[in-house]
Amino acid sequence: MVDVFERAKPRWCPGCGNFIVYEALKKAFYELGLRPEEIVLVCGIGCATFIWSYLNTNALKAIHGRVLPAATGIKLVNPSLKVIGVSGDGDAYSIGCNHLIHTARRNVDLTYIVVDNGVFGNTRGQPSPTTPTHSITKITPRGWPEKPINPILLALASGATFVAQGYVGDLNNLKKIFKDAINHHGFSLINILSVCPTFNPTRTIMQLRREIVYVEEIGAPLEKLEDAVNLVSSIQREGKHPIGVILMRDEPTYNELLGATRKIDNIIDYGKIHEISKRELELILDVKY
Ligand SMILES: Cc1ncc(C[n+]2csc(CCOP(=O)(O)OP(=O)(O)O)c2C)c(N)n1
Ligand code: SF4
Repeated sequence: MVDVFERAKPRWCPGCGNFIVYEALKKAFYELGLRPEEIVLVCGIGCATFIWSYLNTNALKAIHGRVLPAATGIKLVNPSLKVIGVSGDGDAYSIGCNHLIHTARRNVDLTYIVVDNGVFGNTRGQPSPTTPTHSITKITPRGWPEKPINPILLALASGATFVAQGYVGDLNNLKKIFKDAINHHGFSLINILSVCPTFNPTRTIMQLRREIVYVEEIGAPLEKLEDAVNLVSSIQREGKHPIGVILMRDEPTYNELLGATRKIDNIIDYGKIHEISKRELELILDVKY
């Protein structure tokens, strides 16, 4: 039964999008036939990351912004575990943003769930890297001056082999994305458009529902980076959000690449390299050394 994954009754604010993420993830684990001991949740700091304390799996509570290095370490030492990182948009795209780029380009075989409510919820409503420009927040009564980052394009450009976006207005779609991501061989990023009724009350599920486009109805998931970038850009140009699995392709994982490099004979013939470099310089500078 699905309740094998329940540890405690979740306690977020009424109406918080985290409840939907919790339900979808629990159901995804169950429908994939996983057992609690096969999974490890790696969570940062913030409201969304409290999910570890409500789900019955292994868990590591990392420090703020450091979900991905901790998750990478776990996958390297115990490849049989399903490693799942959970962050908010502040945890993932502010203090932890550099780790997203490097974990994506390494293709570490783990699932990264980012609950993007457009605000730092846990510290009471400061703007985050995904807060839209001009937003009125409690610390910016005249409007937020910064441009938001684009997590989907960032993950694509960083070399992620699975990039998806879900939203808390469609639990079944979110569950399906989780299942596809957990089954994916390599790094997967799932950005989830979520709501924080307490500190970002102008963003609602009804509003998100009017702004979404299901990409699977228009040919996704795609394999080629250029095609995925074009698809996302064309939807975002219209002020809409792509929802579903956008890009999925198979490449060697970090564990496989490390195994492969161990087999390479890496004795370097420095004498030969110096000889070639010297000849190249002589040609360019037209002198003899
Ligand atoms: C090193 C460090 N800096 C700052 C904080 C304070 N802090 C705790 S949670 C958080 C951001 C939470 O926002 P987000 O990641 O978007 O998650 P949410 O609470 O909205 O789910 C911050 C800045 C911290 N705990 N540690
Ligand atoms: S502050 Fe916002 S994100 Fe945090 S539990 Fe409350 S509604 Fe959810």
